[in-house]
Amino acid sequence: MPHNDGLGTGLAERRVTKLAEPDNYRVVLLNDDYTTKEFVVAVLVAIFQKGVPEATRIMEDVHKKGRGIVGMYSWDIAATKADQVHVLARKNEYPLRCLVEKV
Ligand code: TYC
Repeated sequence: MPHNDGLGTGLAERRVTKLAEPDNYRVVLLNDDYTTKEFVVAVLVAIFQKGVPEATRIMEDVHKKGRGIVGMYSWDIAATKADQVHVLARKNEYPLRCLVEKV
């Protein structure tokens, strides 16, 4: 944002510090019949920095209800994490999927 401190040159100064993006996208994990529970928990720990107890709770909830919210992030972080889930799942030959939804 241009800023003039009234002291000097009158030249505009540009603020380069970027404001934090709001966490307005949710990453939703989907159930399927083939991905193992152990793999889902490992994904939640590795990609979403969940502890094992919380990862297990989220996994069991998705297993029962069909889908569940893993977390809220800015667009860039949400999209990157969803992509990482798909890359890791395909590498291990699981059909695990997640979605990114705008809040
Ligand atoms: N339904 C899977 C099973 O019974 C486990 C599972 C849980 C898969 C959550 C995906 O997002 C998921 N092995």
